[in-house]
Amino acid sequence: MREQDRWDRTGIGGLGTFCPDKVVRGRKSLTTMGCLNHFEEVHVVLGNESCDLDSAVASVVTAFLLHQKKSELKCAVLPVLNIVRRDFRLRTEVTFFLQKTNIPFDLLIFKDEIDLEKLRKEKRLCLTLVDHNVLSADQQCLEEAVVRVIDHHKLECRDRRMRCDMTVEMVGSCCTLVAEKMFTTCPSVIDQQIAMLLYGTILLDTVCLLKEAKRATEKDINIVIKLETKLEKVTRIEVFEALQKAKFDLSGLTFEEMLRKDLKVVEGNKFRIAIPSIPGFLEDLKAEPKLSIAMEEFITQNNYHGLVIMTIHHNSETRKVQRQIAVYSPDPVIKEQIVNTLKGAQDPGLELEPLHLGISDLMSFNQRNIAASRKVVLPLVRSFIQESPVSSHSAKGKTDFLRSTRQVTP
Ligand SMILES: [Mn+2]
Repeated sequence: MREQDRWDRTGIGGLGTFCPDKVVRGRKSLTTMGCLNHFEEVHVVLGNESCDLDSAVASVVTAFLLHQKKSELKCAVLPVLNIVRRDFRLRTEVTFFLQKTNIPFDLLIFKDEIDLEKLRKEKRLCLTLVDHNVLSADQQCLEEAVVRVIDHHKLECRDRRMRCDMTVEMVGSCCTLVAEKMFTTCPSVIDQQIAMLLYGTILLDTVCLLKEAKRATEKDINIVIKLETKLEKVTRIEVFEALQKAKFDLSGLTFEEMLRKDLKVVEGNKFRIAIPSIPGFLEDLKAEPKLSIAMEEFITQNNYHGLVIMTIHHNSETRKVQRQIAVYSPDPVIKEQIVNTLKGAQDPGLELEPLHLGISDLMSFNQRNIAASRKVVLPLVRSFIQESPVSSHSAKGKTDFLRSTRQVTP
């Protein structure tokens, strides 16, 4: 059987129709909000801000489940993907999998298409958090609307327990908990489409239940086996590898989208440094036309002062990992200072080895300490921001900072 046929067998299930039709038809926020006026209660299922496959699928499937249980006409149940629609293209494994499982993209609602704060003010919002249990800083205002949490991260917010239905368990994937809920409360609605959505997500999150990866728990394994009873002729490794491939497939993305795909930003002291992580090698960037201009544009448009690009390459045959790191800033002093911070790191050191790629303005290195991920580099960049001496470019920022400090100090 061709791979395509196998995927198509997931068929079009009920997912497209679980939201009251007129609500999800309207894609523009105005239309959506206009339609939402008809409902006394709007129940939103919100994933975390990374909008990875776990968050996206957990939110879509949980909304479907809640809708089954709560089909009163006065209540709308909506999954909301916690990114702006423009960024959806960057979640390549999510777009790939939702397409494969026949979820039409125009039925999805993104955070910039619904005014949750307005609904909360009108006291019409009920919020279920999936795949996270703490609202991000700019969504804190929604806190009082939270009625349910389904999550597999460490519980950071305990005082909600009284008013909230909490399902928090350290399993490999939030979708394992969603699947478990479905099997216990509504097993009859698990068709091939829903089973495949949950199945693929759990496999991706647990590295295909691989023991050595230490992600999968007993429960993840049992749920995967149960889901397999709803699926025909699928193999774990096939589904996992297709998703893994889609996750690292940057072929459809522009350079700017590549930088934004997996981006962390460190800020403070009026400094903003972006740390994108890109699969592959720095050498690959040479193919990018007008690279320096693109980097400068990216920096200017987002008010960054510098860019620390990390690349990672997994060789699937040798299982070897290679890391590289490069620093860019239109300000040579800042660039130099960041490089010195990275070079001077100890415990662990990054073991940097200069690379001459011939990309002007970019200082590039092989990073021989492959264990030092962004979790190590990010605090280094933060220490640069906090401790760096005032440079030419940053002088203004630092002065502003001092002035604002002075204002609050009596
Ligand atoms: Mn997750």
